[in-house]
Amino acid sequence: MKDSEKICLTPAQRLHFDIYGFVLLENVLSSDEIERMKGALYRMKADEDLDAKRVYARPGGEHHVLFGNLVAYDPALLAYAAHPKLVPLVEEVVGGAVRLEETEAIINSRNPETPLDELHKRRYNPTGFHRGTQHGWGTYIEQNKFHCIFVKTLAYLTDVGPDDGGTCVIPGSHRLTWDQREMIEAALSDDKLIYQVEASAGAVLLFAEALIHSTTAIRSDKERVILISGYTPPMVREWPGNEVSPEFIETLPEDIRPLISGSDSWHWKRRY
Ligand SMILES: O=C(O)CCC(=O)C(=O)O
Repeated sequence: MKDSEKICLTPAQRLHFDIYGFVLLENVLSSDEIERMKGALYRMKADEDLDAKRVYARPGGEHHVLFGNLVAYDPALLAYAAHPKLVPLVEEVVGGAVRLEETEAIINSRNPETPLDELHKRRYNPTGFHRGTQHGWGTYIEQNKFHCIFVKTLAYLTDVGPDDGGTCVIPGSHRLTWDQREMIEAALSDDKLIYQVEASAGAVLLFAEALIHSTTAIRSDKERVILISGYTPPMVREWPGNEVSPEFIETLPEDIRPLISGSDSWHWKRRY
């Protein structure tokens, strides 16, 4: 592929990612892809034999379920993890070739036990700020650009308006070595420090795992469906529980096998 044909972030998207730790990519998934991915996730929700398929499920009450280790469950979910419009962008911000580190999905709606007026007291209602790596050991600067060795793509499969539980983030936290708790407490004391994503179905949030982020409590009657893939350089291990079976890896086309298996391991060359 010629350099001019390479899929990459626009300068504006790259600057947004560097300054804030995330960028929202609009119109990535077609309506057909969205329907197939959502269809697979609703089938998963109704499936009573997920253990046999190595999928884990973590219910958080009637209104919230998180699924993980999804790629072998349905071709639409594998297609998301290996999406040709997204993997090159992830490689750009990681800095070289990547492997799939985890796949997760969340189907959630409003928690009926939380009174709506409680949720309207605050502008944003993050349910648990966290991050998966931190600035200093999980990030580096190369040729003046910010890179993170743990990056996620989070696809919105439903529209998320201001009351529909768009992800909350603390913009800029990806570059801070502050104690995480201190940063979260400070941000919660002044909601100008928090940003909540609003997006149309098919948009994808590309973010560094050094960025503090959270699921957000839903205030509307809409159900939200999201699909997430995490990536690292290939010598890093998958998140526990996200081990893809060797038998499934054998069935994969050669061009995506290293991405899903991490087989490239230490043959890593920084490319960006
Ligand atoms: O539910 C969300 O919007 C955020 C998901 C999340 O926190 C994560 O992927 O680590």
